[in-house]
Amino acid sequence: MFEKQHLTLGEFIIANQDAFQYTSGELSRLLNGIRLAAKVVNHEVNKAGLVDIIGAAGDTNIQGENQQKLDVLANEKFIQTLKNREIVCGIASEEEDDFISINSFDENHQNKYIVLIDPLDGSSNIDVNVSVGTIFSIYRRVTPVGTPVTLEDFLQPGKNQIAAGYIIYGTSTMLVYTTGNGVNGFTLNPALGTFYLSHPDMQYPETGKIYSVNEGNYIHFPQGVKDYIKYCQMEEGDRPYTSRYIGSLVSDFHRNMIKGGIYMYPKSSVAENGKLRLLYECNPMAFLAEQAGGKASDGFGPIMEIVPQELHERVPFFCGSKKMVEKVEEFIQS
Ligand code: AHM
Ligand code: MG
Repeated sequence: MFEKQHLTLGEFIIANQDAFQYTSGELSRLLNGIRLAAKVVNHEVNKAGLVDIIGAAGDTNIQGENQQKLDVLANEKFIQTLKNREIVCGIASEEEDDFISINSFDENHQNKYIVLIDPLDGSSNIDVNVSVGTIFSIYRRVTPVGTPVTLEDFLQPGKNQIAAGYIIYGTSTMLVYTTGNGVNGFTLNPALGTFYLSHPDMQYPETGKIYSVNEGNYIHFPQGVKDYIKYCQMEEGDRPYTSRYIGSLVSDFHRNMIKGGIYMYPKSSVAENGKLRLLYECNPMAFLAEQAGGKASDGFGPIMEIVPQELHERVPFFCGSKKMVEKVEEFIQS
């Protein structure tokens, strides 16, 4: 077996292939495709600060190429990488109106996985050098292989996920993922272009002292959420808690998973289902949270039980340390 601190993501994927119930190597190839796309996008995101030198989005650069917005570029890179390697039969992206079918009409293609992706979440933070992330989620198709993928393949409840994860382009770049056997985090060594296992078996502390919510929307929140926020601020026991909100879901989630905390994007009087997308943002984060001993809820029940009705559906989202999520549910339901 490998020394833990020297284990690379590529080695880890192979070493864990056998532990995976449905092993055929296909999921491993898919995860390796995501690993590759992550490195490409990381390279682009890291260059974002050079905008005055190489030109802003919409400009034409020195080679006469049009500079693309990074979220559009990230979308293209992920789709291209997965398409080229013929490892999935369908992709849905937060950046695309409809799902994309990949050779699924060809009966020679036996690929059984579909991928849902938010290629660059929190991309409005790029201009100010704040961490952004990619979120991905993998399902097995429900329609037969060798036939065209349909909407039904994408509208599965989160509990059907085979794997999910995120890449955080931060002070260091990390890839964190689960295949249903716990959560592991890998840090990129940029000099070598290699991800190393740095955070084995990540666990959400059972409770925490951080609450993350856009408090500017307070006035629009349901009463239960307002009451919970006041509870967080009350001086009693281990409270008041600390407020930390980056406004970049991957970064807020990552910090809370390591330190203990809760992330909230409630519904409000101006957005009846909040802002976050069930398929591209909430389900993958919920799978990771639960695999790390945390919890994810819409305020009334588990996120991953919700049967999606449409690709870009939004849902109120409460995710983090188990006890904190249970507490906010109590407030919302009373
Ligand atoms: P995006 O998919 O348009 O990037 O929006 C998602 C982001 C999340 O990363 C973040 O948690 C949230 O939007 C912040 O929203 P707000 O600015 O309303 O607080
Ligand atoms: Mg997003």
